Amino acid sequence: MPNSSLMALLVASYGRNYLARPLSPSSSHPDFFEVQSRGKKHEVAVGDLLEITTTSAHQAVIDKISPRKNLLFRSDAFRSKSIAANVDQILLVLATEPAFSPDLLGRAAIAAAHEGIELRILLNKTDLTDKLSKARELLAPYKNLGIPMHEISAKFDAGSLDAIEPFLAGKISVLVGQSGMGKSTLLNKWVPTAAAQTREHSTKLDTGKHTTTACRYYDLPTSWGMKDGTLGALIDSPGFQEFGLAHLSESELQHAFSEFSPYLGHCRFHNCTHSHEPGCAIQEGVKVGQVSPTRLNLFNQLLHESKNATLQTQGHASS
Ligand SMILES: Nc1nc2c(ncn2[C@@H]2O[C@H](COP(=O)(O)OP(=O)(O)O)[C@@H](O)[C@H]2O)c(=O)[nH]1
Ligand SMILES: [Mg+2]
Ligand SMILES: [Zn+2]
Repeated sequence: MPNSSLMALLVASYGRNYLARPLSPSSSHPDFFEVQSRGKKHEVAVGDLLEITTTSAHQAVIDKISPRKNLLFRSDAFRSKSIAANVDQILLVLATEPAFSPDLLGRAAIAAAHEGIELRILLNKTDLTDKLSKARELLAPYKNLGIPMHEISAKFDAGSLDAIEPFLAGKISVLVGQSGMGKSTLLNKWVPTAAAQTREHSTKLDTGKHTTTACRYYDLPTSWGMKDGTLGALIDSPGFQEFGLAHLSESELQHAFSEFSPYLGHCRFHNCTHSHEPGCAIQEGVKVGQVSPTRLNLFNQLLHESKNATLQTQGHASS
């Protein structure tokens, strides 16, 4: 079979193993190609649109990654991990029990704001009512920021999911959250064929036992109909505990905290870090209740990590 070049969508990743699906199905191509990057240069992510060249009946190499609308990833001083590319929306799944990490919530919100991706928070397991008020308390600063939120019970109240469906149709949404929050339960409710698709991916990639560390792309059911010519999809990401944002610069961080914007440029010192300086406009915002202290603490923590990462790459390690 002669090698041919085609466009394909990256639909599954496990470590450095990738599966891509031809954009235009044709009888001369399989449903999926196992794709490899040439050398180590190409960091690809689920949702990437690729130009590939076939090397055998089921394998291909990546020639080019199409320019991305966005790339959701996390990083610390030493490495970065892609979560998904070209997404319209982040669905952050939190639960009443086990209690979610407020730090991870804060970081996901900053990642979304920085990449210009819509964020929607799903508070799951509201059937566990005794933990509900604590969860709502932790979410209050984000409600005040105007981030859309839904209280749901994926397992016990199918009706609680109805209000979310109109916000999924026609969009590429990525499920993000710690493990145990209910991401897989939600995926299986919305995409009843997800389990079957996962099995098919796993057979192709031969990663049966590593399914939890994989990222996967699932088309929404055709019965939901198209919006702007697209069906939309859900991307399932592995649960993670850490959400490093060390790649964001000081200025990028300041702008990702949208509630800081009225205060930026009004501090007494032009290089104010908004932590201890006199005449800090953002500290003033905290005093008058316009900025949540939790958010300012998060900013200071992220700034510290960002500066540390810069020092590390320059070879001046500090902690
Ligand atoms: N009480 C309760 N348990 C749930 C709900 N949704 C999911 N679970 C349970 O929470 C556990 C983790 O769910 P899973 O979907 O695997 O979470 P994931 O790790 O985020 O993919 C499972 O035992 C689910 O049955 C819910 O609405 N209420
Ligand atoms: Mg899961
Ligand atoms: Zn300041």
